[in-house]
Amino acid sequence: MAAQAPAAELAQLSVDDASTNTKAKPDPAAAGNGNLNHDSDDSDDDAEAAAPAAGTGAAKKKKKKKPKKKKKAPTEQSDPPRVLISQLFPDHKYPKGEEVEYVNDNAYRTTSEEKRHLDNLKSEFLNDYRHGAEAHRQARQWAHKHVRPGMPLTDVANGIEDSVRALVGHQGLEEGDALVAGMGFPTGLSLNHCAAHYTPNAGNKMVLQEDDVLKVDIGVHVNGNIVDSAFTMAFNPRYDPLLEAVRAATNAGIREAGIDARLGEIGGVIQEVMESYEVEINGTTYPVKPIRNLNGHTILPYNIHGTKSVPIVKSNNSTKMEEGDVFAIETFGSTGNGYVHEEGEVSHYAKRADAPKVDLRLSSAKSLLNVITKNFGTLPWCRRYLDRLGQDKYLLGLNNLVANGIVESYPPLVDKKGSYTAQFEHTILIRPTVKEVISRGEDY
Ligand code: HZT
Ligand code: MN
Ligand code: MN
Repeated sequence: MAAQAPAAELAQLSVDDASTNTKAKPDPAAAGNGNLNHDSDDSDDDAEAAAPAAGTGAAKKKKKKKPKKKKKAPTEQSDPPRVLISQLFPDHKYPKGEEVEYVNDNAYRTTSEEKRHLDNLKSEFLNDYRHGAEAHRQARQWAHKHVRPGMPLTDVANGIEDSVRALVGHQGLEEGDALVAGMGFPTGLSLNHCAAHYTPNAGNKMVLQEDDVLKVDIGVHVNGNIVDSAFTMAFNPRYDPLLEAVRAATNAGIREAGIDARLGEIGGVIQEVMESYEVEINGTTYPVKPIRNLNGHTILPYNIHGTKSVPIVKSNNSTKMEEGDVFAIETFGSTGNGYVHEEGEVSHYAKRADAPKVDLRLSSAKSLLNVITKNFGTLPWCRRYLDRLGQDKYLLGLNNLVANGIVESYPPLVDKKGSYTAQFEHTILIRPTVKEVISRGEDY
């Protein structure tokens, strides 16, 4: 952080006051007690600060007058994570992601008074983004610790989604609640040759296997500000070079990102890094190929895809990144064709932001559209989210909304059968002063 005038320091709002994330721990001085949420029946453990003063002994004996012991607010996270992020950070200033200074022609931005002022104007947006990112880190920490071969995919999905909703404090079961904060999109749990957009529908009996490669893609939103970040889990170390190729390619894309960076050139760097790896599986060596028809993308409020795409192979796209853009930088590597097609039962959907106003003839479509609009707006959702709202027999109505161009379906995206695909993804904010890798954690 560069030196600045004291007056300017005072003018800084929460933008500069947030603690920096890498350990993702709340300030221990903030609430001053150490009560675990999961181990406590709230029995009399430590000395009571609110004990009555000497001389009130008689009153103390009366149950009525005994000062009621207040339930202490937990200051550390439970396992599974159920303590509100807002409780863990009582000043409601959430930890920063990784801040990276701009270089070359944009190096001046970090200290520019004008650019710092623009940052301050957006401090509420920034704090919401950091809030969602901290929920993302804590939910995925549960996944790292508990997701193992033998676990049903449905349990993985519920474990992650129950965590996200508890952490941001919105269960999404009352009308409009899911629009305040919660899942930004369905949790992607795509296996092996499936690269993206798979999540279990009701009744799915799939169980995670020892040799599976699982992409975990989690979306968390706070007030429509969507954190989109994904990682890959494998339990057989033979996939390590595949995962490292994609992790390195995503980090290269993040490094290249910045104001005025050209999207097609970023793709070229991602491709070079990815293609410098190979992986041996069962005695065959595979080059790691970028999946050339998958892209990163901008993110808008309540809209997971904006107008810009970030290729993961070299392209002549000369569009530039700009101040204020939010990007999901995601790369996919494959031992297969490096090309995906749509295949399999659909789970992911979203109401189109530009949905036409159609006079629906089918009453089930009409009523389902009301449910979708009230609960998800234009945020993506999956069939399980309709199930948990108590909806049933909605498939005819749903398919009708898709046929009318009101709802868009996002089928699973798969490479060649028998191939393996990996993904890493971060959300980055192209702030006026610095780029912030909002979803960065100690894990990836
Ligand atoms: C669509 C539906 C969802 C956006 C990328 C993505 C997961 O492939 C422009 C570029 C969630 C996200 C999306 F439910 N897609 N990121 N994380 N999927 S995309 C896309 O449709 S649009 C990439
Ligand atoms: Mn994603
Ligand atoms: Mn994405």
